Amino acid sequence: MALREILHYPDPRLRTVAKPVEVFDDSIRTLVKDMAETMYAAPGIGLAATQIDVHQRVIVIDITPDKSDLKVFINPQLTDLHGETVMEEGCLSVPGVYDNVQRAERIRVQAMDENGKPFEMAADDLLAVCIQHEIDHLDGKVFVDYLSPLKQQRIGKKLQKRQRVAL
Ligand code: GNR
Ligand code: NI
Repeated sequence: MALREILHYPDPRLRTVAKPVEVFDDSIRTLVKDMAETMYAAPGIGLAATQIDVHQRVIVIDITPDKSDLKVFINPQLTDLHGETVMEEGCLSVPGVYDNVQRAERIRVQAMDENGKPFEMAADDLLAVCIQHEIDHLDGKVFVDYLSPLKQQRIGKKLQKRQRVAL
């Protein structure tokens, strides 16, 4: 297993639209293991492959405090969206920034596991928000895209400055 480096906003590679997984081989299972390890180490409750510069439609999520419920979604598709909820979101690709985002409160998602087996699941509250946040990454979107242009500009400057200082 290996930790992978997480890209930081405004890195243009975060804008890449990921391609569906077509072959479920050991390389996909290694990717899923590395993503889970990277998410737990961060620590975070979700990670999309886009964030580690792998542009395939793979997501891992674990919203439990004790790493006890890893969920893997490959080629996820939202089939039903109901209601609205506003939650304060953060992102491992936008460190130190937290802001409110409105999303669907309840969803259904169809996806495949790391062996290519299809499944469908209903989700609400934090899990529903996290799934929507991660699918956005696969489509090249980041939660700050929902904030005002002024906030986006401030966040971009703050993170660019921090990356210069970190060098
Ligand atoms: O760790 C994370 N926490 C979080 C909190 C509220 C809404 C979404 C998230 S996802 C985030 C990890 C991440 O950046 N996934 O892409
Ligand atoms: Ni994120």
